Amino acid sequence: MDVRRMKAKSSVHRVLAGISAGALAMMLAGHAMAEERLGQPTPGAIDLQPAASPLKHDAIFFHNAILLPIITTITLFVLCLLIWVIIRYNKRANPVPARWSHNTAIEVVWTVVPVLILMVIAIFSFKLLYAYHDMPKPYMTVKATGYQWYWGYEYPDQKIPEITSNVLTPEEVAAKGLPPSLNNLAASEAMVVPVNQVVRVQVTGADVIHAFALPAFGLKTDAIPGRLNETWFKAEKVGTYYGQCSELCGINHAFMPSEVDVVSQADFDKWVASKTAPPAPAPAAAPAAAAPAPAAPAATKTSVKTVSPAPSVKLAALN
Ligand SMILES: [Cu+2]
Repeated sequence: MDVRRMKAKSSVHRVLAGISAGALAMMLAGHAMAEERLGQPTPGAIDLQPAASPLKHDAIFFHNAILLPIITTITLFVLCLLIWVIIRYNKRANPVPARWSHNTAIEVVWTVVPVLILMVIAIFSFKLLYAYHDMPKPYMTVKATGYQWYWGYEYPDQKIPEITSNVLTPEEVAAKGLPPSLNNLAASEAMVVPVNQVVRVQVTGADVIHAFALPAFGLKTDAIPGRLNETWFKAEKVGTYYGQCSELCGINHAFMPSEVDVVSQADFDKWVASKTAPPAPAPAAAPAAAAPAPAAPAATKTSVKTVSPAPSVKLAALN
């Protein structure tokens, strides 16, 4: 009997040891995974994406150090109150209920305490909001324009005209050797920026409202036609970061990711050179063809203009 009990006990120990070792291994693996996958969602994760820009550090502090303790405390306090009332004041424990109503002291407390809590939240919230608008001197500007359904990135400082960034198909993702988790996140062209430099992002929409969002940088800015919104980031680590359009913008809303490649300054300069250099041979062959080309848009412009006078001419002829 004793031997059997001891055997059972040791097998229980073995199972527990196995579970704890497995849990530890899973935690370590999860941590390693989170490190590798900086800038993209991680399957099964519940926390915010790791910060890779100053604003995201501030946002994580606001969430984890201010909001979460307040929410947890209030929830536990209300839960304790409910349990206390259920146990102490149920029909069996308290057959004759009290008949009084109103208690000035309690009413003052439950008005003043929430006001104080909201004031604490407001102080930190406004501090964060101010940080978003208090952009340090930018090193460069990228204009991100949302289209149905892709992003365009223009580099006015580097004189790089708009680059079109389309979503990659699952086949293209596989062909590039990227994991399937990057389906609908990887793009044909990334917004390339240098590490440790303040990048001003000017965001607008060309057709409907989109939103430029990058969780690792703590960014989410609406792309509104006819308006230029502005935000900024300063990427702290070389790597690739992913975001998705965050404003319902039509049938392919889920297929317009924003991919940001953060590279070293030297790599960025090389990339800029690669984007600005190529057009050199083209003008040699073009001049003869170039002359009639501008005439075409001009003709369409004048034809658009002449459309309106035309009816009046017709009217005059009728008169
Ligand atoms: Cu969109």
